Amino acid sequence: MIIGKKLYYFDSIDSTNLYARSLINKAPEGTVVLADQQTEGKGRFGKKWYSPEGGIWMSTILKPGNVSLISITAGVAVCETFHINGIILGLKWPNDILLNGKKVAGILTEIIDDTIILGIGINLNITKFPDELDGIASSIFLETKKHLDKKMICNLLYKQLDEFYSMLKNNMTFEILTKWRHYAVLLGKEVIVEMGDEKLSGRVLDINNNGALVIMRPNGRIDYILGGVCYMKKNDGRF
Ligand code: BT5
Repeated sequence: MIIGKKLYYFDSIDSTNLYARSLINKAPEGTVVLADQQTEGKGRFGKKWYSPEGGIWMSTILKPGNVSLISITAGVAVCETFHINGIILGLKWPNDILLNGKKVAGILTEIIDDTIILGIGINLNITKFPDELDGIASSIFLETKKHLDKKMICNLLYKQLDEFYSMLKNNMTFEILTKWRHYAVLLGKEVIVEMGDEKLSGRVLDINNNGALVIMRPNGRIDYILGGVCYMKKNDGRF
């Protein structure tokens, strides 16, 4: 097992992704940076990530070769970790992890040459969120009333990540995508995808081997979308 074999742990840090970046030339693949709290947690596109005590804030240094499915692989590993604990999460392409329609975890991948810094943030036992995240964010504890031990979840997550990451390295894409489909909340749904200034709508058919969202446009055309922000037009109440 390579994930978590080497671990840097902090009570508090600016961002585990930033620290992991500073290690890429000296730390072996699978090195994890873990913190109880982040003062400058990062989301995508320079957004802020609320990271108080009670959450799991971790970054892992990886060299996958094929970078395109890393976020998908990480999402599956997080879902499997909670499934083992009787909690079914949902994956919303490209990087949101939901419970009862609210975001309980997020993934941030940063590519530096042949290295990926995989950031995973999980709102495990957080009890309060700032007003601006009202209705958007929640925690595993708030949604399930289960207080799961952080160390136990971290160890399980390293194991799951290790398993699915080695599948990725061995080109077992089909197995990863099959798991992803099992947890996916957008399949068959009408969505709007924002890519910078461009917006398009359609029905989600699948994701392909590169992690692109496959959508059918209202005119019947099939499009493959590699990145963006995705909204469901209607929520069917399942997630
Ligand atoms: C993400 O960004 O979902 C990626 C989050 C990655 C966080 C991890 S923690 C360890 C590592 N170190 C870091 O510094 N980062 C990574 P994005 O899809 O851009 O979502 C950001 C948006 O989610 C914000 O604009 C808020 O609306 C919302 N948000 C902020 N904090 C949140 C939280 N704790 N839980 C749920 N939603 C949150």
